[in-house]
Amino acid sequence: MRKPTPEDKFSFGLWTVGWTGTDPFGTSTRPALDPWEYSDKLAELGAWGITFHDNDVYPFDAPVDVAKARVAQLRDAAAKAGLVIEMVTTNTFSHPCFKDGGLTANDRSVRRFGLRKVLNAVDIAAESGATTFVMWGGREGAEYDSSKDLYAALDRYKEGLDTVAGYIKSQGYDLRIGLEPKPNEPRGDIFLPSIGHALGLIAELEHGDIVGLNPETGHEQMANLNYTHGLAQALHAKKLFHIDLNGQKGLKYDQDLCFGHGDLLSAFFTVDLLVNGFPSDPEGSRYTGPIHFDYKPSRTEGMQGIWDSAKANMETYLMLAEKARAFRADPAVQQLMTDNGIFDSAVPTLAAGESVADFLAADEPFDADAAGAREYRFVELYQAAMRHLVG
Ligand code: GLT
Ligand code: MN
Ligand code: MN
Ligand code: MN
Repeated sequence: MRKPTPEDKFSFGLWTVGWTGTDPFGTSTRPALDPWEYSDKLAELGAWGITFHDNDVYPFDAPVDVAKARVAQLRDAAAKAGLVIEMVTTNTFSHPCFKDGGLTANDRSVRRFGLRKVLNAVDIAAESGATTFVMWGGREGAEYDSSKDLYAALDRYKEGLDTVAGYIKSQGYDLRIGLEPKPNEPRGDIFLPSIGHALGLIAELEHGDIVGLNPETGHEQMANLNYTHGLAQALHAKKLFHIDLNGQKGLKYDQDLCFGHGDLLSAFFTVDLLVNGFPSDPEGSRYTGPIHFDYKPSRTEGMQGIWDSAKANMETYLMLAEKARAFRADPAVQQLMTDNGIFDSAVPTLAAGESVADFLAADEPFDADAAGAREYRFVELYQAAMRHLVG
């Protein structure tokens, strides 16, 4: 497989390669490097961009001048390495003060502190040239249904998001917000647990035009949902602003495996959608943003394993992209897509200009038995994908 190039637009969170392996049962298995050491190495491997939380670069309690100096040093290193800082986000989940949330905590003083921290990170994002600001509300939620006025909590979420989006507009920043849904972990139940829930709240916002989604593969799969379908619905709503690709094996804790190391066939169809678009409108509604990986090098790995796994994400994506392009270009596949009725589904059900009255009055023959007996050949098309993938 060829080496990744900046044209592939691969990017990594500093917290991914920088994860030292701490989990609820054990301490670090790897040392922490400075952020610029990770970015230099990512550039060497062919990545195009990096992303970070405020506290991936400077500690929670860093004095303002230290924080500024560290961000400046990272920006410098990224520029020298030819890397784009494409997305920035805020850590409103690690410090104990956020144990009941950042924007939706019951404690108003926590919410006021959390909102300031987010707005401060928005400034850092704009100064770093990022175009996406991700908001993962990992601590927004509850373990106990008795602990929340759920209506008020959703109001506070809405208030927080509108305040951040309104601030971005008032500052004239070229930034859009990407909400990242997750069903649970670290909270028992997280608010905005899926892509659909997030789309619902976005529709209620005053400044919802610059608020969209950053869906993560494993987060949808933890809820037993189809990630590719979720991406499709976000694209349909013109809300797919960013993506977090990784791997997850079924319904368990958030594994953050390398992309493709979970459900490989699902990963194939995710890449098929990303590189080929929808069959009826290949270019029109295609995602053209960064290919961002949010994974964790497993705790068993050392420094070598960090770079092995970073490369694995990009290599698997490129292998799947090549297969997906060949799949769609295959005349046998195109024929099967026709047989499946895929192109027919793009034809509106009512004719152009046809009124409901005309439609109801139309004396249209329909052979229900023939329709019931129709061969769709869905299995054979899926098997054609298998042939391309592992044949
Ligand atoms: C955290 C989370 C990720 C989010 C990051 C952005 S933080 O690592 O598990 O899924 O994308 O805040
Ligand atoms: Mn995850
Ligand atoms: Mn994660
Ligand atoms: Mn993520």
